[in-house]
Amino acid sequence: MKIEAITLREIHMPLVHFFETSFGRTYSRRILLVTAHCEGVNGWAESVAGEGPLYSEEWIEAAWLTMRSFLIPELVGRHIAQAGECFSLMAHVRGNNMAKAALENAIWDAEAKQKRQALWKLLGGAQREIPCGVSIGIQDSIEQLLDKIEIELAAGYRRIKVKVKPGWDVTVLERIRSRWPEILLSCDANSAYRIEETEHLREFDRFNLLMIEQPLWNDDIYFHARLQKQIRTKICLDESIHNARDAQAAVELRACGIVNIKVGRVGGFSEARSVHDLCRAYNVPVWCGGMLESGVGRAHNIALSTLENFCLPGDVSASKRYWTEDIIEPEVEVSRAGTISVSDEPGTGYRVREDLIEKLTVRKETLTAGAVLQR
Ligand code: OSB
Ligand code: MG
Repeated sequence: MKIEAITLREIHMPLVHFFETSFGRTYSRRILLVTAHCEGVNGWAESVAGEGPLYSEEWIEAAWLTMRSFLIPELVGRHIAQAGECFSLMAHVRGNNMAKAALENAIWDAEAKQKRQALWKLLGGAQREIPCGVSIGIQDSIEQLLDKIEIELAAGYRRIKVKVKPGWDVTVLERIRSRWPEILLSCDANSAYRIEETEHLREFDRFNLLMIEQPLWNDDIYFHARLQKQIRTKICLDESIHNARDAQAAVELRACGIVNIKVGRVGGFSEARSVHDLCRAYNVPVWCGGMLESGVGRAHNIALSTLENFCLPGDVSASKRYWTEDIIEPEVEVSRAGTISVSDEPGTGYRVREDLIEKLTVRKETLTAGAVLQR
């Protein structure tokens, strides 16, 4: 398959409701979409780099420039047998996993379409129904949060995750648990605490949480291992895991008992699969994280979630929780049982609405084999 050209584009999409984490509040997304043009088929993917370098060092402007100056020139004009080859073609560039992932994943999508095969099958998926959870941001009041949880539980979601930070944690969890003693509940701190706060974090143990996600520094594994020895609640790592080697270090050090896999954070489907396989070998459950994706990225998260060891509900939820109108058709829907059924159609099973995307586009650039490589 020849990679003839790659198009980058930025679209703007306002969120239905703001999303607040310990690092800030997002009202509207700037989304970077990638199209890989390969011999008559177009593969699509989304870079999950955020509006600013807050969740990680990566952000949309940097991802765009890294792609156009260093990554795309390695890909365009090449003939490849499998999308997975992109990983090694881009490996000399350090980090920038969200930029790499968008490129590799667009080519996976193209390969699936060219082979007229479902992407999830091409990835080696085994589950036809994936269990879904929701991630609920910090609200203006606890009452608002409780209302939101009630709505999501009524919709059928199987796990509620709430964002926490100092000042929005124990009291919030207390109120949730007194109203719903039995639900599958977890929390995500996005690195808001320090090891000196171990005593405080130990208070979370009484809420019978499925996990506490990324309590400490975004780049840490060692202190999470120290913390895990001091608390009963299982730690789940998100920000700290960039590849299978990180996952192995974390698991062997017992820094976590669960791993969140985000395909963007680990640099694409190839490495996401490696992290998945590593965790399965160590009997560590994984689940698929979310980054407020449009339908394009969401469809890829669904495909990834079909792999065997994705055994906990992911942050993969319905389009309508985020967007008044999504850029795929059909939109992602979640059943009353809290699951998404996976389609057998070629590619993701969701059609990309290019007409709508065109209207949302604020900039666009196509790079072909003539693209100049910067050194
Ligand atoms: O830590 O999982 C996270 C959103 C943006 C950045 C980081 C995170 C999140 C979420 C949202 O929790 C998950 C979703 O897409 O619903
Ligand atoms: Mg997280």
